[in-house]
Amino acid sequence: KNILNIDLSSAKEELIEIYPKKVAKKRSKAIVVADPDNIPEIQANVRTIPGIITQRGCTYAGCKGVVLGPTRDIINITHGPIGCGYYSWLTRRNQTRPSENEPNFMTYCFSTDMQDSNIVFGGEQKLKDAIREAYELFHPKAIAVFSTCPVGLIGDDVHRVARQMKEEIGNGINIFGFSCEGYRGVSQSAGHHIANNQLFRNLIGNDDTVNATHKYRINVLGEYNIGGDAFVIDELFNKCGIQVVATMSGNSTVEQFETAHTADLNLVMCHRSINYVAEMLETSFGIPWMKSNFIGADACAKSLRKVGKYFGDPELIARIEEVIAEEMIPVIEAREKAKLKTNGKTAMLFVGGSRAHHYQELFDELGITTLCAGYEFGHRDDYEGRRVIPSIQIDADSRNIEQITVTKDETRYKPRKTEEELKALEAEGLEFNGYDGMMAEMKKGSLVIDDLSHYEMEKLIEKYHPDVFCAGIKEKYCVQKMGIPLKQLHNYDSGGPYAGFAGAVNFYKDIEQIACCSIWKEMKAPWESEEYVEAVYAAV
Ligand code: CFN
Ligand code: HCA
Repeated sequence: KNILNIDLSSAKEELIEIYPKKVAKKRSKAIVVADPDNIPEIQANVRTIPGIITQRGCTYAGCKGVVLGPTRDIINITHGPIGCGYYSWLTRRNQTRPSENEPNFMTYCFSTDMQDSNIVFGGEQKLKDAIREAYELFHPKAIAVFSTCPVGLIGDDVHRVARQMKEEIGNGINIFGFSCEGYRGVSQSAGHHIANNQLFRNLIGNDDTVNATHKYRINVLGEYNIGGDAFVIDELFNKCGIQVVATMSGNSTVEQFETAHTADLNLVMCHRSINYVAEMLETSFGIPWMKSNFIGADACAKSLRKVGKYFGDPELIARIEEVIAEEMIPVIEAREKAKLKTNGKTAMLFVGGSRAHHYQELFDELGITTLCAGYEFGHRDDYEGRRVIPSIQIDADSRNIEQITVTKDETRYKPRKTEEELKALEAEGLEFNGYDGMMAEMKKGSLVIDDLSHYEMEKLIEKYHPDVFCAGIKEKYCVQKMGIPLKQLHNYDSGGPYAGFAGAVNFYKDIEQIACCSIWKEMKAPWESEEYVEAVYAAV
């Protein structure tokens, strides 16, 4: 069952044979055949070779767009050319639900609209004016400033400006900057790290008020409410009698960040983007963290049971079982129906730093086999699992990113469980600070490719024709012109939510429609069926 019945052993050679020797050598380290019993090493989190078309984005995108983007009551100002702000403006489809009279700045795109003259003479004055203007218009609790590539090149000091403006405006406003210039790391991943550091420094732990609505209180870290996923997860915990204090950072607010340290457990959804905060909350305040996954109904049930076990209250455990039983009824019905058509189909997933792994569970539930998968910017631990690599690897970005050392907050450190209690829970199957990577859960013989290039993508499709290809907007139309449906696993196209039990039902229906639709086989690119005019170059 766990062995792939398609032979992909020659695929690697075919993918790299066209490359120059040096490039082929480098790319070959990023392409491995999965073997769950003997997890191979994979090259990851290294610079993309210039000239190769990558799926990746930049450090600014990871910081501003990804981690800070979904918080509704911080004014996020992009210090840079207008394009950077514009292209990170809600394309990710993160949703938010402000209560009455609560501000929502997410629908705005704030930018200093840097011009050539600012590059020559400096842009700090323009940034100060932008902060003043934003404050006068909206009176926000907090303003965050994000550096784009030119800011680093010309040397504007966003941190100094933030400090000065905080003093000038007063009124308890919080203003802070991010040195998240696009080029700073090799991908979005560096931006996550920078964002995590500044969140911890400037927001997390600022307010000790405990607003308890339930006895059991957790944070959900690494959940960004794409297509409303966090709403589903929140509702589920609520039903079980568990309070979600903060979701980082889907549907989040300044207050959630500031009080997150009052929760008793951190569940980590997307480890790649928020592991730094999880570690810091543990070191500083004594909150343990566990990996969780709400993508896939079975995975979701498993994650809920883990929380029940952690708190150890028989009443809570019984309530969780009731919720699971109730939620599984429509799930099983929808799954059985979709599976009649989806069973035996194949998929390829190349997305970000966690979804290429998490979504394999959902495909599995539909009887769809993942032939190949890879992250855009995952690190080795995301592939190989944290237990395989004993300590966190030194990541390639780290030379450019400040490694902040967090110590126990002596006055507020409150270990939620003793060492013995944690050990006892571990003996019962709970795992703290560790997890399996993508490769442990893939079929033997499937292909794992880091930072897939556009050329490799086309080759894979040509050769193995998956029934559905999962990636993002840059890949979507190229793949569809090849006659293969592409499901965006970043913004879910117009679909979702896909998390939780309700989300699984949505996913089953959407994938059944997409992967089992015969129209794709009729798809011909215009140049395959029509005469077209060959480009004529003016002069050689
Ligand atoms: S919502 Fe997350 S789940 S945060 Fe991350 S690694 Fe991106 S924006 Mo696109 S969809 Fe993607 Fe993940 Fe974590 Fe999203 S797989 S690439 S930076 N991602
Ligand atoms: C980003 C955001 C992104 C892009 C998605 C895509 C997202 O990395 O800057 O390429 O379609 O999810 O919105 O990952």
